[in-house]
Amino acid sequence: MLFSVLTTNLFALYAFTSTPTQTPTPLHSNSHKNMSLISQHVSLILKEIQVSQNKLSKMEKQLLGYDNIDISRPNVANELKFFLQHHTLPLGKDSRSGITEMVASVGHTCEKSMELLSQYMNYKVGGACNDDWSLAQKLILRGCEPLPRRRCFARIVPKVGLLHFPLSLWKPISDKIVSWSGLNCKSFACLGTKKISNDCVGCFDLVNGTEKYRFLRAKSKNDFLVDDVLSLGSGGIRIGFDIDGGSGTFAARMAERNVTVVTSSLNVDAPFNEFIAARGLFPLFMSLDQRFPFYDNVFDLVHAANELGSGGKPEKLEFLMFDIDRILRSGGLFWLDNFHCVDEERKKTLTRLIERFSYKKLKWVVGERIDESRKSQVYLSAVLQKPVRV
Ligand SMILES: *[C@@H]1O[C@H](CO)[C@@H](O)[C@H](O)[C@H]1NC(C)=O
Ligand SMILES: *[C@@H]1O[C@H](CO)[C@@H](O)[C@H](O)[C@H]1NC(C)=O
Ligand SMILES: CC(=O)N[C@H]1CO[C@H](CO)[C@@H](O)[C@@H]1O
Repeated sequence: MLFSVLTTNLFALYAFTSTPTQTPTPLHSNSHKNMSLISQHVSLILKEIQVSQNKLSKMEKQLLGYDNIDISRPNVANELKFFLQHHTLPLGKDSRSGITEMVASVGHTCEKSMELLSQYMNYKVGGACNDDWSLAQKLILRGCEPLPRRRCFARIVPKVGLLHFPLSLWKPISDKIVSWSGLNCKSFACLGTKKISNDCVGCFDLVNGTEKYRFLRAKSKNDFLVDDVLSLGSGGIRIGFDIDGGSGTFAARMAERNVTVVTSSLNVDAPFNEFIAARGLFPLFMSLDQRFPFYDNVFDLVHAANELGSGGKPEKLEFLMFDIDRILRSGGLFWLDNFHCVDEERKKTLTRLIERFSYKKLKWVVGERIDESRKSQVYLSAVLQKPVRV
């Protein structure tokens, strides 16, 4: 396509520059005819260039999967239109940022789920929102992130019986203070019988299950203990980020050691965010596909358990690793906790990737476990220290 645009452009250039040599005839009428013929040609060529350019930009859009959200389409909720409208700044160009208008931000992939998005944006302004948090999450899981803001009141779940911190960290949480709509289970007892994810087997049972021993006792050589890891940070570990942190137990153990940890989690199959908050911990409702909403070099510790979306392409993991590296300060610790590498090959890929970051390997344990289907699975646990880069 690029080639065809180039060649048509060259032809046009040729047609323009070669006109004088082709019209040496003294006869006025003839040269006139010739001229009109040429200009006809030129306009045809120009048209072709236009068409090629349109095609090219269309291809580009397809390649990037990017399309501006077309709010002129029928059936688009009015509230979405209002939200997405650009607002010019009342005093003209802002001297500090250089912008002239405010643009509301919404994930570009929302375009692919316009029907769901319109359903999400269909509400009475100033009234109650529908009970649709699971619709919101469905949109996020389809890459529609960030979601647009809304002008309706989210459903209220009365939070009665919340306990004081730090008592709140390990006491059972009442079924009544979370929303169960859209979930198969309607109680924590029900969730206790299920394997929600690899990282959450009975993770809502803070009393009788294995959760209360996590990070204190090792089940395998891949399990590191919080105090061991904290001692590697030579006392400088104060704030941390736990990626996909289940029911918040990592943050709870850290809180007991006066380390503040933010736990990112979605509510897939269970009310993780409400549970974490009820424990007096900080839940962050976001998917792993978004750039972390933190500034560079701020965390003393990043903890990541399990998959890290490891099903994707190596590049996907690379983007994630670079973002983790970005938010971690130099000297800070990256704790890769039972990372599921599946097989040797993927472990090698991951190892190569980690080595590119030239972190200091404070701990490095590769373990194997037999899964339910009797296949051997490779797990990697490591504590890595971010170097000072110049
Ligand atoms: C823990 O186990 C005890 C004794 O089996 C039981 O009475 C209690 O309800 C359990 N607690 C939770 C939160 O499951
Ligand atoms: C946490 O901070 C409190 C208050 O400063 C202090 O009394 C306690 O000893 C600290 N705990 C740990 C494990 O450092
Ligand atoms: C380039 C071109 O078409 N030139 C023509 C212009 O008109 C005269 C008279 O009809 C022709 O002799 C030329 O060949």
